[in-house]
Amino acid sequence: MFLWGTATAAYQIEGATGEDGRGTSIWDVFSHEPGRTRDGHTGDVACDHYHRWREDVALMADLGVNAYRFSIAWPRVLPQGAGRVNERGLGFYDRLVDGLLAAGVRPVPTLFHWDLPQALEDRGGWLNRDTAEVFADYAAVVAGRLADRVPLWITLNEPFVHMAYGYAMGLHAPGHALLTGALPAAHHQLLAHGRAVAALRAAGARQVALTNNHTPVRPASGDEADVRAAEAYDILHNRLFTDPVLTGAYPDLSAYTTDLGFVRDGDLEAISAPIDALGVNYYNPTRIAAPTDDALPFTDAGITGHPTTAFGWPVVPEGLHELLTGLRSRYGAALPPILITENGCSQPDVPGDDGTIDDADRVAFLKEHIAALRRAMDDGVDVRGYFVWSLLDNFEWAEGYHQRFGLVHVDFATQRRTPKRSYHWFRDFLRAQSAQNTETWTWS
Ligand code: GBH
Repeated sequence: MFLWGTATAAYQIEGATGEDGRGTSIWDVFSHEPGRTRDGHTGDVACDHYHRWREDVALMADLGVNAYRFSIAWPRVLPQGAGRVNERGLGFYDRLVDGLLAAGVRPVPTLFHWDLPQALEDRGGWLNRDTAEVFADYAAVVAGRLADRVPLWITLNEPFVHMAYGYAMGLHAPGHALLTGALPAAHHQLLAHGRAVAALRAAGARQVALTNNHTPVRPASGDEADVRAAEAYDILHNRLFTDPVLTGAYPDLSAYTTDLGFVRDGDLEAISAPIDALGVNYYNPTRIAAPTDDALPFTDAGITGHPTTAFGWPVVPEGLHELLTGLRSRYGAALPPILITENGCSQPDVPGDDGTIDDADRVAFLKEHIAALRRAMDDGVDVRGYFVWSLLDNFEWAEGYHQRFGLVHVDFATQRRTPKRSYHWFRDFLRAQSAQNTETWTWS
């Protein structure tokens, strides 16, 4: 069976940040600092999913998805990041997992989607190697409780974006702007992934994956300087977090650093522990030109000649085909089955007749990306699932509530959920899929 799902993340939907013993996360602190998010928006309430999860599970059951990718808030389970376990936090996810299974929806939890406990940030966050070790303890606690019912685990979400936005550029929590000084936060996240794979398996986890976001990189021109810059960017965005996991070695990082002193003996063995699937989040390709200063070895030249989403991101469905076939040629037999763990777009509300939301651009976006995925599978790429980002309009990080990615509209004043036209389209699509029940779409 192919996994068809929707995806969300804890801080973006749960709200209830002060309830049932939850500890503080770096996003609580960051979003409350003046000027960090658009209009000072925070995830304090978000979609109030913590209280409304039954309604949200019912929406998924009605949609007809067979899987749901959500994330577990580390500070709900371990308020200080390590040590004391908060039973009430764990209980929330226990009930959610049971509720999903009762609705015929497979739970696919991600252990870390950027909401680090602030207590760990106070000790250096991902710049501190110890964070990798306590992540494994956290993984063991959660799996000890849920592994009997969870078919598939994801360790980290997009460690590249967490490093780049959170540690290199200061656009996301914890707000550090260290540029290449952020690299230890890459290694320690990778080490955390490797340690967690071992901990999850020891606790009886059935299948384990890592989710990276990938982007096909195109040089701005054929000039050697642009081509070289594009290679450097490809190494940072596409290879830094995938080569060590699949091949046990870092790519050539000499454009960024010559000091890999944070890598210790045995780390790469731990990081390259076999995984059952690679999670791939796809949004758009990237166009890269030669650097304009000495800070980084590239500059983002921006894609032109394509329509854009409300966020300004280019819509390039064939980029998904390029990406998937590219991963297969890069890694060959070392590439495990792929899950598209996120794909979707931001679109403003378009009022339709009688209170509906007519998000025709999102319908087209999903259709075209699923068609590109299908072509990649026809070309032999082993893909086992596809998750739409996102089930609900939610807290879009630094953009607050200004970008809407949901299949379901959320009125944040009343918390009323209204399925959009894309929800109805996806439901019809899924019904047609299950009627066909083609052999290609399998997940064993
Ligand atoms: C994901 O990150 C996150 O996992 C999720 O939490 C988030 O809500 C969702 O996507 C939507 O943002 O400047 O035009 O080249 C996505 C990471 C990084 C992908 C920025 C697009 C740049 C587009 N994104 N990237 S562009």
